[in-house]
Amino acid sequence: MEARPAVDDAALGREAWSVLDANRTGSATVPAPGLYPHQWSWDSAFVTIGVARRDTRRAAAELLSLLSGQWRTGMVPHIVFHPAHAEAYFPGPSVWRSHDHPAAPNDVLTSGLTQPPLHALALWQVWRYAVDRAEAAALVRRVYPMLVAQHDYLATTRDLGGAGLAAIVHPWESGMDDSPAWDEPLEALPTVRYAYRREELPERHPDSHHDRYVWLALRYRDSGYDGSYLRLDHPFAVEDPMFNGIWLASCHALAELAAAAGDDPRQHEEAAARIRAALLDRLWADGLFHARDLRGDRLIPIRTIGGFGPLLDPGLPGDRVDELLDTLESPRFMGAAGYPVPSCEIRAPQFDRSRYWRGPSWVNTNWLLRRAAAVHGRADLVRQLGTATLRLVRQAGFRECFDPFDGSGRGGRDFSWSAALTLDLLA
Ligand code: 2M8
Repeated sequence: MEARPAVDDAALGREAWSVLDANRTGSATVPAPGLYPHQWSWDSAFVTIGVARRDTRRAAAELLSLLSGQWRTGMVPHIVFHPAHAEAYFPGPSVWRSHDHPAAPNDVLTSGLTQPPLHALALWQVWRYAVDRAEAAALVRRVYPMLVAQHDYLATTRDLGGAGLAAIVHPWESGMDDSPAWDEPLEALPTVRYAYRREELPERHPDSHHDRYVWLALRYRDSGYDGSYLRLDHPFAVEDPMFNGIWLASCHALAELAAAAGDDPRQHEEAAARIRAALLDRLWADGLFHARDLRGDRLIPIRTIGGFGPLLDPGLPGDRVDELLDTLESPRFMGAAGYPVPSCEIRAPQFDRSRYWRGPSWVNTNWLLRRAAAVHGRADLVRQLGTATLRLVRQAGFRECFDPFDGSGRGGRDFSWSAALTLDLLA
């Protein structure tokens, strides 16, 4: 594996800041230079979390820039496009056509899908660490209503199963595009060969499903991004435990922020309780949460890192917490990998140590699991995950993801969430 000169904490922190500075375009940070030249939704939430302790204004600007793309439905889009190089990423604005949609913002180009709703947790992190309390309170009053609208959208338009969980309608919405969890629902779709130019696809998609990704996005676009189309006709609808676990954690965050926004926290506490009950009732099996395919009406058997999402909930019953942590520390996940935590169960036939969300370890999911360990008082696991994650970036740099056996870097370089969350881990 590539060797880097040894770096101490202070030097690592400086390197992380310079990556974030280089990836900043105006008030937004792009995930990685060249590869992802726009603002992505949960990437920006991770960047906000990472810079919140040291620069409240920058953290606030990051979040507000993303929310400038929020639709009037409450939907926060998964990409806010940078107009200067609009078509540098496929699919770009000419595919999504947000400017033709009455609910999209007039002056900002966006995609038509969403991503895990981590933003309330990110706002909470800004609120928690801001030194200037008046400034923080003003920010909360401004952003809180936008996040309430985002949560309302998920609870209504996206409750496609009618049981209190939000459904993703595209693998891109999970943030874990090619996770083997989506193989079955994708294979149930017709075989398509869509007529985009092959050279528009980045190298990282040696992926037989990519035509179906584009096809699904176009179907939804051609419905006019219509909520009743999603409910009745859209062929991909999945209840994902990571998406819903993050939503639940964000409900707790909104409950804690409500007083500062002059609102009642109870609505958010009730929402958290509803999501928890639905997760336990619908997605739990064999020591882990699983995604539920609403179109095939079945739980998806593969165990992936997404199954630990609900651990972010401080209210999860103790027996479930213990079982989840046993699974996490078993040879299926942390127990066999030198560099935790692989994105897919190591023993699964679909596991691939070098392929994106089908095996590699990621800084953002390690950070989420470390937070979950902290929420449940597991100081040893907090230390272990923090140390292992810092070892990855110290050795291989701020890569997009890492081989879980030898720690070598995979995917893009100078990746923003790897740098930003390193800052948080070093704090
Ligand atoms: C990856 O997803 C994009 C599509 O949204 C892609 O593959 O082109 C995922 O890792 C996702 O989680 C991330 O937000 C995005 C930008 O970093 O890249």
